[in-house]
Amino acid sequence: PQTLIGKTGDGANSHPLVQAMVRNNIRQPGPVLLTDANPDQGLQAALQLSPLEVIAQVEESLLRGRGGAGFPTGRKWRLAANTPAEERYVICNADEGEPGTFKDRVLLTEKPDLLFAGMTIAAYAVGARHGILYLRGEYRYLRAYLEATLQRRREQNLLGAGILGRDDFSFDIRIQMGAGAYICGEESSLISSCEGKRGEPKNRPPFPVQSGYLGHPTVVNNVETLSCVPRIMEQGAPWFRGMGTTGSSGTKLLSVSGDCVRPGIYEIAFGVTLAEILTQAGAQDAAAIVVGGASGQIVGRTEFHRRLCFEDLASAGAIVCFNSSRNILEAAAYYMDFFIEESCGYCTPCRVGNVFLKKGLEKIMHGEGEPEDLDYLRSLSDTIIATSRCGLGHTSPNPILSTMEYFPLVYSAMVKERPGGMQAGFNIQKA
Ligand code: L3W
Ligand code: SF4
Repeated sequence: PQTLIGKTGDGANSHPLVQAMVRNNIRQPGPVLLTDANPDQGLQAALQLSPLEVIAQVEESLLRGRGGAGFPTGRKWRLAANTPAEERYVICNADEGEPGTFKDRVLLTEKPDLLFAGMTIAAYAVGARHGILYLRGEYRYLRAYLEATLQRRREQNLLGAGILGRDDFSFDIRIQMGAGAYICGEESSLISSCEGKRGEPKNRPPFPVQSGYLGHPTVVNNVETLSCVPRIMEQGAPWFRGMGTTGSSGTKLLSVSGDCVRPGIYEIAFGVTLAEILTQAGAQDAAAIVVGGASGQIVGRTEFHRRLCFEDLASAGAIVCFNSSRNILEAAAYYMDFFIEESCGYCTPCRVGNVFLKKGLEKIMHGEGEPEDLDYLRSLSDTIIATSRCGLGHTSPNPILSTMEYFPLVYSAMVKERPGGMQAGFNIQKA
């Protein structure tokens, strides 16, 4: 772990289970998620409205999914509510596995009531009686704490039968443990895993809102997405829309790590530039930044003016800083190893193609690359993206494609000059 010198929130950390194992490093609280607001005021406000009015509020807020893809949350809820069914389900995706992300862990430990209130509002809106928190296997140490929080909420009549005196609204949440597979963060694998099946992605459509858990319409939202909802209900959609940019309303939690003085969690309004984040994090020497984790982009200094939002650099929330002493090709190779390890193996382009990409990269790293190898890496990447079944294969070439785009001199020098391999110390600075 990093040296923990930041502000540690007082929520979950007062629980001995969590205290023993997790210290959160909140550097910048914000107005939506990391506040002292009472999340159940949002739940009370929602229950004053009809379910369709709640959906309309969420639509009006322009809230978009925080798990990476940015799908409009209100539209997802409306699709689920409009699918005729006896049962509907709400699932929270807490399978935070993108390398460099730890912001959902902070919400789970500091603000679990905010999340559970958000799930309860989602259930009210779409007409669900059952919810599932799908918790990353590596976060199993949080389970007892979260179960205790759920039990307290049942005793407070915030979960269970007749929530807050509403005889027509019952909802409860169970925790489903993951087992450490990154692919179970993909929603169709996650649903299969909840059903006790192997966590393998399925073709969509049908989307989960049409046919999800056990064939019922299911809303799957990320921890951070659901945690925004009570605050929208309490403060109103215009308040939420007043933060961020036109296409990206509200705030975003960033997990900042790597070569910086102040790693930790930052709640920022969408639209701030990478340069502003780097200044706040004390990473002025940064030469490359991974935005969005392994499936995101590795960008260089020429891009530090860019804004963090869906219209520009979208991110699930990981910002990993590399200073100029780092070898950017080694970073790309590390992320390729991650994808090779985590591929479920169902489709050949992903199972085999990523191994070939890594071999091609290694050839270049060892000073044995030829100019045609760069074309080969590009065309193999295009094939993997076009023919893979799920998000993992659609994004796994990104470490190579983005470093080729933003650090072309590193590649061309390695290929043309053949300096005798990486041992020659070819780094970002020299590029
Ligand atoms: C109804 C339509 N629903 C799309 C829904 C869909 C999903 C959401 C986004 O993730 C990134 C990638 C991965 N009718 C719909 C519809 N939806 N069209 O909207 O869907 P999509 O396909 O744009 O993206 P995706 O494949 O779900 C793409 C990463 O997300 N990923 C996510 C992991 C998230 C976690 C987490 O939250 N803890 O682990 C996994 O693959 O890397 O970058 O809900 O159903 N016409
Ligand atoms: Fe599995 Fe990769 Fe195919 Fe996704 S793209 S289904 S992870 S083999």
